[in-house]
Amino acid sequence: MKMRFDILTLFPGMFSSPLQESILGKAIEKGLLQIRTINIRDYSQDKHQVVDDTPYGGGQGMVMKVEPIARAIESAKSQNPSARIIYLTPQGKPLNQDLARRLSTQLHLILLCGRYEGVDERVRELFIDEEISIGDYVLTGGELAAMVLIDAVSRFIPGVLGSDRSAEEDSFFNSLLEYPQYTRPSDFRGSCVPEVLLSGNHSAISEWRRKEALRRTSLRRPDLLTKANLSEEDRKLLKEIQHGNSIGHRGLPNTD
Ligand code: 4FV
Repeated sequence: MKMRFDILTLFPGMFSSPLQESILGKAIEKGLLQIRTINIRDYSQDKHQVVDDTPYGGGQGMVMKVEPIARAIESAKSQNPSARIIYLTPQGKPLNQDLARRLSTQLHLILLCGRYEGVDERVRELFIDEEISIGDYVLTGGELAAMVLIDAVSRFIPGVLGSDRSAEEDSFFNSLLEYPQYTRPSDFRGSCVPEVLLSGNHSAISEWRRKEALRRTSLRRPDLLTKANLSEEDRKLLKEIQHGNSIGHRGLPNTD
């Protein structure tokens, strides 16, 4: 299944290298992912190719004009009328793993990147299917948000992550934070890898990892615990954790 992203932007050059490197670059080579940038300025019929103007009612900054965006969207949609149009904006619904997974079921997404104070409201009324935010802060443009969305969504496309990997195992998988990870050397300046991970005892290892994921989540993101579907075993582990919370996974005082 190939997934296609059309990106409407005033700065197509921003997408050249980030999306060509590493996993996403390979996914494009493997034909699992197709990314096309569309320069909104090419759809301005103004002799100076103006794409923004002052806000009606006064106020600071500039607003992106509706006409060039309308023409750019209609051109992108002309090739696939069923494509969903997403506007990246701080006023959108928060992007999270569940939303990324849902978007990955779409074959074709058109991403609109705003600049300046944003787009004329009629763009939203007439064209936008979904508004998404990557976080409660203000960027200079929607381009970086579009890249974050493409990265998070593409990881769900079969074959994008190595053959043995699936995004279903990640952090936030059933909304817990990931457990601590270690690799060689087993002793770094006296800081040793937890014995259980060297034991080869897979059930003990998976219990340790489950407990550490629960510990880290309960300490750093207790809000996620309310959404997690915890088993009886999890609740037992959580009790142990909350009981001995002063003790970290190394038996050392918790720094989390
Ligand atoms: C943003 C975000 C974001 C707002 C004004 C672009 C900027 C400028 N997009 N999640 N946070 N966009 O800050 O998605 O037009």
